[in-house]
Amino acid sequence: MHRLYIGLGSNLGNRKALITEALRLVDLCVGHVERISSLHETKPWGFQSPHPFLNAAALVTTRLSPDECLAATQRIERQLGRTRKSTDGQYHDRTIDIDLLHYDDLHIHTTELTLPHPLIEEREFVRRPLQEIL
Ligand code: PH2
Ligand code: MG
Ligand code: MG
Repeated sequence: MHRLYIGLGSNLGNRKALITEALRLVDLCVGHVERISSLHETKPWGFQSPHPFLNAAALVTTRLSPDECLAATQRIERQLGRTRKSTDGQYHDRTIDIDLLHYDDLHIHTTELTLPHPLIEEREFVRRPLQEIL
């Protein structure tokens, strides 16, 4: 079993329901959701938007590889109405974002995936919920 920490964020639609539904789908498709942080209301970081975020973090035990976890969480994002990806280096409002933060003690860097997530330390909206469940 592998220990996967994920970060979740939503700033469009029914944010709380979207995060709850994302966690249900993660439990179904990725692995058992062992711990969930509280929900943190946060200001958009790195871009301008009138829509505040709800952020959370969770610990999942999984048999999937990191790449399989990424594919599964991206599928869940699409299922919950995520359309744009920030490929242009700009952030956008989103119904749901699921980021892989830590996978065991693994360090990897590919074009698709970097673990641990490279921006954890800069982002209080990731660090604070993560701290609650470490
Ligand atoms: N996600 C981003 C960019 N900015 N700001 C907040 N408050 N919460 C987020 O989840 C968030 C963000 C990129 O994924
Ligand atoms: Mg993100
Ligand atoms: Mg993301």
